[in-house]
Amino acid sequence: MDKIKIAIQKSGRLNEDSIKLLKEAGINLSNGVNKLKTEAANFPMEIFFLRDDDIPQYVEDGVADIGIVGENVFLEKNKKVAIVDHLGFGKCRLSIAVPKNEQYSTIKDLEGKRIATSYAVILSEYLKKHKVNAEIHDISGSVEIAPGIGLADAICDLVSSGSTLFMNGLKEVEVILKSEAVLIGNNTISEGKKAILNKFLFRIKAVRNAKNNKYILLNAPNEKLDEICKILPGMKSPTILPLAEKGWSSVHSVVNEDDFWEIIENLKANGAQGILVVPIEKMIV
Ligand code: PRT
Ligand code: ZN
Repeated sequence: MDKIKIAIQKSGRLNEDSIKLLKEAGINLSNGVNKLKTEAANFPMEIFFLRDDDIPQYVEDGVADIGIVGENVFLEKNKKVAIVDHLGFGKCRLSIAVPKNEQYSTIKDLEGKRIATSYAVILSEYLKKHKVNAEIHDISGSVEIAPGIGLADAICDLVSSGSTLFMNGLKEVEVILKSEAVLIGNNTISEGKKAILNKFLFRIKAVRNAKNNKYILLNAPNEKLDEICKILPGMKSPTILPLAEKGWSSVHSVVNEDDFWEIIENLKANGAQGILVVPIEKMIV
């Protein structure tokens, strides 16, 4: 039987969420995660634990069929692999920052400057696009200290809360890229593996849908049902069940997180009572 091989980060910012994603898709890792490789106990999947920087190459070479990396790593490594899905965690941005007292108004201010980064490929493409000539210093760690020690005039690095920049006396002046974890895949996997991948993607999607939606139950007087049903989108249409108390019904539906509070306020204003909101574990649409 075919097995799909997935590469995830061994340790670091994406490790925990990657394992959680597998768990939520019902995939149990059979033993410890401190090894190079393990197998799923109940799904045709092998899991490799690697440095994130190496994952695109392994997927291109077919050592792994799919992998989880930040979009920043995917773009920087520029390998022959495709993005299969966006995973919604590991969010950050790749930005240019300069010392906070430095005068900065446009990207032209970087002309002739030295910029330290671990993202030379993405940065040089960005500078080229904006017709700026700058000197790129490709360094592998602690990029944020480069201006302080006189190694560079600016940096290009990942930012999430901004506190690293702040602590190093830097200010963010350009956002080059907004990034999140992505599932990348080899373009030439077998039909058997493709079928397994689709099964995996189906499960991921069900979990994601569930997270974005809530199950809602409420009581309403029958004469208000029309209005209430108009407010509730539901998967098809709301379920309506009669209550023991005459003239009243129970209404069940699914609502999206984004419009959640607005819908609740609307429901209350239209006579809904005893509103219960319940998390959904999986949602297959
Ligand atoms: O050992 P390995 O090579 O596998 O890991 P790594 O050290 O290269 O990567 P790791 O674990 O630091 O990050 C993995 C991925 O997480 C990155 O490729 C991004 O896609 C994503 N990610 C999300 C981040 C951040 N947020 C982040 N804040 N990666 C790094 N940072 C660093 C940033 O480089 C800077 O030093 O955190 C600092 C900034 O954070 P704030 O909160 O102070 O702004
Ligand atoms: Zn790395």
